[in-house]
Amino acid sequence: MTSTAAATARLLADAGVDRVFGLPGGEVLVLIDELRRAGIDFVLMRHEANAGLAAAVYGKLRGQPGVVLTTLGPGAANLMLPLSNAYLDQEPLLAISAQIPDEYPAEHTHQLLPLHDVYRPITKFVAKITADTVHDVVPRALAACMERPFGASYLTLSARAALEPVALAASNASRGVRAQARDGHPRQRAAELRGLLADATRPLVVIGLGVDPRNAARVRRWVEEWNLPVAVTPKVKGIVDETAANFVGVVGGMAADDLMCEALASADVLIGLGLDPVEIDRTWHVDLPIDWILEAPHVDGRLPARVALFDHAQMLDTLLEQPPPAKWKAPFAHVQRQRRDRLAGPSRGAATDRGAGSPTMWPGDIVQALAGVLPPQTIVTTDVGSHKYLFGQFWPSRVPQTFWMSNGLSGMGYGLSAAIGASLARRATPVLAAVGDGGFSMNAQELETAERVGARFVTVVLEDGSYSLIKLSQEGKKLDRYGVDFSPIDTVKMAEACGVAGLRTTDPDELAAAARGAIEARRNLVIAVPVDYADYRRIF
Ligand SMILES: Cc1ncc(C[n+]2csc(CCOP(=O)(O)OP(=O)(O)O)c2C)c(N)n1
Repeated sequence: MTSTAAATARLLADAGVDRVFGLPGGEVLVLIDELRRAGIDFVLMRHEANAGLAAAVYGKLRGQPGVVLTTLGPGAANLMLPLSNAYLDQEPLLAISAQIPDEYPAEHTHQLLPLHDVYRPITKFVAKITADTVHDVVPRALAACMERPFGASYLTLSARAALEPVALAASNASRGVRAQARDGHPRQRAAELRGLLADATRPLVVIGLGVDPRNAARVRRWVEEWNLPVAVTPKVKGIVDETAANFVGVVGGMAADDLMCEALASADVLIGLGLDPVEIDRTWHVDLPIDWILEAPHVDGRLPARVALFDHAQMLDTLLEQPPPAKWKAPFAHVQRQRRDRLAGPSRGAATDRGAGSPTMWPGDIVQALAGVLPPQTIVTTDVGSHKYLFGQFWPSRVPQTFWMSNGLSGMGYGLSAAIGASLARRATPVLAAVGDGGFSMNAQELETAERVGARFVTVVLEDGSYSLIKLSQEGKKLDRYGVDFSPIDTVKMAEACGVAGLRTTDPDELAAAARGAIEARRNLVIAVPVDYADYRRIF
């Protein structure tokens, strides 16, 4: 007879899961052991939230759900951040935690939390794994994560149920993803869109996270062959080549958002290809007329009024059957020029020293120095803060799925964890994590994890001794400075304490050479770069 834990592990392995990220407790030891027997690696991390974030990126890059495993009570409670992130950022994540056995007396309250009730609103499938349900709920939980919009499932397995024998049953994990409903008439809709574009002088295609990266080649052909001005949201950076002449910028609250909003407002036709408002921190998606091309509902399950769903591949192929309906001559050229100027800034190429302060690097030089030496396929992850706005707008993404940030949730702690997941999923691909010193101090200990489990990446820590994005917001609200500055923790020593080499520089050439050297040598490296938070004012 197989135990319920063994059956769970076998179902995961049969579905192609080869790594489970997590942090153990006594109640999940049997399952971890069964995972090992089923050939699934347990990636031990230093915090459950980081494990969940890493797992989701790992899974999404492999085209399957990432899996995170925690103990009951506190371990399960630490899943709130990654489950929230998976929900709002459309990342496929199966979370499994232990739970107090149902058979325990009602008086037993130690470590007992209403976990299903807590996580149900932000997950797509919640269930208990038992001897009777295991062959049903594990495949269903995996499949739910991969239905668009991607998201999370949550399963609990008590230590007692883990040992219960199950009757052998054929795995039905291969039933996979359920087909999406496609209810529009693509030819009619394509003709409508063509007609709209034929009359437009300033059209703008805005691409969002509802576009499957497998359609990237089609999307690129469409916008390139028709020479359509195109913008993207941060979560799909790289779906088009951001160094191409028709690329207008990144919308949804990154740096230079005033310019992006100007472009959006001045467009006479706005096409929202897979655009999901979860990434937009303003209300232009409601105020401006958008012609949606969606193949799945938005994150919250809703659709704009009178919008039908279309298979993107079919729609793009239909559009491409015809030549461009008009010729547009760079109608957003002035926005594109101003956007470039923001990055160049006043002190390009030189470390700045503002009198009393110590030297800092112009934030734009960090992006330019790194982009100049790292290959286009480099995966970039960011944390949340001013540096995210900087990299989100200005990192020149050229390859699909090479830019990862938390945007729907915008949760700090993402960057380093995402880099671990990305590096394990794509072993041969260079990975760069750009994080603030605030975010870095939330989970720098995962550098030890990276070193131990073979994840390799360069971490650039933008040091400004503050939660700078919040400090800028405080200034904008004309409030006294309070509760936003912290004393420095030595980034280099933190890296070294975790077994990772570190250095500090304000020289863009040294930054570029160090990053390239570490990537080529496949070594982990932390590079601390002092910045002046006030410089962000000129870029934003
Ligand atoms: C978990 C979490 N806590 C708080 C916030 C609010 N928040 C957004 S940006 C930010 C500052 C981040 O500071 P740092 O990591 O140093 O980056 P910087 O803004 O300086 O680039 C804070 C506190 C958040 N988004 N996520």
